[in-house]
Amino acid sequence: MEKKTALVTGATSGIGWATAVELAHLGFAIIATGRRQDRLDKLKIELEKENIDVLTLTFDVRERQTVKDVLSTLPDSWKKIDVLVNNAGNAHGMDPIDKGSIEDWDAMIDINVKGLLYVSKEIIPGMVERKSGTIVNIGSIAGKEVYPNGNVYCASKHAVDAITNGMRVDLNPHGIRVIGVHPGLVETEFSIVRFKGDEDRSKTVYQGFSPLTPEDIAETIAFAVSRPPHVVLADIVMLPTAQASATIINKNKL
Ligand code: NDP
Ligand code: 8X3
Repeated sequence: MEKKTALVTGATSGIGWATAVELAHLGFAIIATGRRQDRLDKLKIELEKENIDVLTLTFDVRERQTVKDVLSTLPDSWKKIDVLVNNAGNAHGMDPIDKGSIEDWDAMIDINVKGLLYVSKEIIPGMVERKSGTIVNIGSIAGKEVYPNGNVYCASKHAVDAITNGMRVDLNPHGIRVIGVHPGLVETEFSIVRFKGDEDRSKTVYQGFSPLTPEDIAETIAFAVSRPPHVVLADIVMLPTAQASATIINKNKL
């Protein structure tokens, strides 16, 4: 069988890690990226126990030249990327717009938006040349609605939604599938990062209801990418049952 390769950004934790595992179980060789080399090493060891081919790449998606250097010099056997999952991203801070930190704003725009573009810029040409490929962009319910103190994070995810739709339009002549996955609350390291390491505050986000798990998202991504080539699940919003919108969450009642 011809080798199929999936590249997952932000595979060191949460949704990205679970997606790398799920796609590996579908038969994909995995290129896993992130900044934390120790986590990538752990993922590689775990998957190699199951005889899955894994290449790890350690870089910050904000570093435009590094992204270009690393992704343009992939070993020959890893050059053909069939599935790109643009997952790397986070929220940084949760403050009203008049109190937000410029460093946090820069991080969210640079990682969630520009980082996604830098990675895509290196991978899309090969897909265009081969007239095939699937791109999965991880947006958010925050890319569909704006909630109090979400301001710039919501803006970054609205940008991901627009870029996803723009990719689908522009890549349509080339037979490339573009899928937007927009989760609601998923328990990962997301809130620990958002609240700058405050684990107690982070836990309260997911208390009183059953949040989505990273595996819930990963299974959906695996389902979407494994549809027949003529099918694209273009826009997937996934919420926990207890969540009706970005702000309506049925806590402590079920
Ligand atoms: P985690 O914090 O668990 O994972 C974030 C991942 O992104 C890590 O692997 C991290 O790797 C990587 N990452 C962050 N910044 C950078 C960077 N500058 N360069 C390279 N990689 C980076 O959170 P989630 O799994 O929840 O988040 C994954 C995606 O899902 C994000 O885009 C997030 O916005 C989105 N999302 C999350 C939801 C949730 O409720 N959790 C809901 C909706 C969407 P490392 O630190 O090693 O670089
Ligand atoms: C993550 C979900 O609601 O915290 O994108 O923005 S939320």
